Amino acid sequence: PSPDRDAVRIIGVPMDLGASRRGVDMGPSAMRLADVADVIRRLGLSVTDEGNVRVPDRSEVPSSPLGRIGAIALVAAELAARTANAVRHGTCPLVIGGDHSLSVGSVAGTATVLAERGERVGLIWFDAHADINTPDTTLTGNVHGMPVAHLLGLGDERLSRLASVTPAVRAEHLVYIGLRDLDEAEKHTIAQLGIRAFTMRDIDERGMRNVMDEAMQVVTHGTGGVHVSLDADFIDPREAPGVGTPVRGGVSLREAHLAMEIINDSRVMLAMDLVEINPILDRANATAELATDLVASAFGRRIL
Ligand code: NNH
Ligand code: MN
Ligand code: MN
Ligand code: MN
Repeated sequence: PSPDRDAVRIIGVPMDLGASRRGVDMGPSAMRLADVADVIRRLGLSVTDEGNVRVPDRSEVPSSPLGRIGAIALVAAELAARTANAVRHGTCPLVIGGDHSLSVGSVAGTATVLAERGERVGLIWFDAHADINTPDTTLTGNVHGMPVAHLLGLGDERLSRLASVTPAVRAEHLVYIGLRDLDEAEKHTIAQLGIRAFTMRDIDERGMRNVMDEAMQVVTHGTGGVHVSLDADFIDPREAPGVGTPVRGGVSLREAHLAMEIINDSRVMLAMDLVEINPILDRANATAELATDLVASAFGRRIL
């Protein structure tokens, strides 16, 4: 597959309903302050900023984390439609969050368009966390710890049936990269479903180049294109402190760039999420600026 991504549509999702800590709802503003649209435009791509998906205020929704599933599902449905629309028109949506629960919508949108073409979506999940809890296994209740489970068809039907196909993603078309903080139930689910997971140990032992080569094979085999979902906590908090849930021992700036450069080389990316940026915990706007640089690499920035 060779999607022509000469046009990018930015979609903001200022949502923190899936997290317990406040602040990632300001992620889209931080990315716009970092000038993400112009940075991509300077690469020669045409960029439209579609503004934000409407997200209800916390005061309008139930206060328990699981009680917010209904509201999150409505936001995700709107995001799925907007993501699908962008992909259908041959443009690449860049979804800026917002907490990671939004990806049940964005990935559902990409999956829906590929299903119209008789194809399946490949998914790369860059994250310290596996986000594969369900409402039954979660220890926190936080829905941002559950999007992968729902994309695989598990969990609550309001979140697992947003695509025109169920599951939106098949386990064999998913890879994790950067894992280092898993719950016991999540380890069990990953093993049971046989999901290809590259932990920090794999990156340390084999190097990012080898990990990415194998990951790209998994997500392109039998798929019509790839959705890249990047949780900013993938990167080490020394370099990216402004994230919802910092976990020590993440990838370096250079490793993250190499991963994005390899994705660009492959020409298979149909859509990208950049999530979990929390300006409240940041040093100035360093994390959004770093994330903007990574996006530029994913969209083709070259050193030489
Ligand atoms: N596994 C934890 C949970 O279920 C942490 C999820 N937090 C994240 N995920 N930031 O990326 O709540
Ligand atoms: Mn995540
Ligand atoms: Mn995470
Ligand atoms: Mn194809």
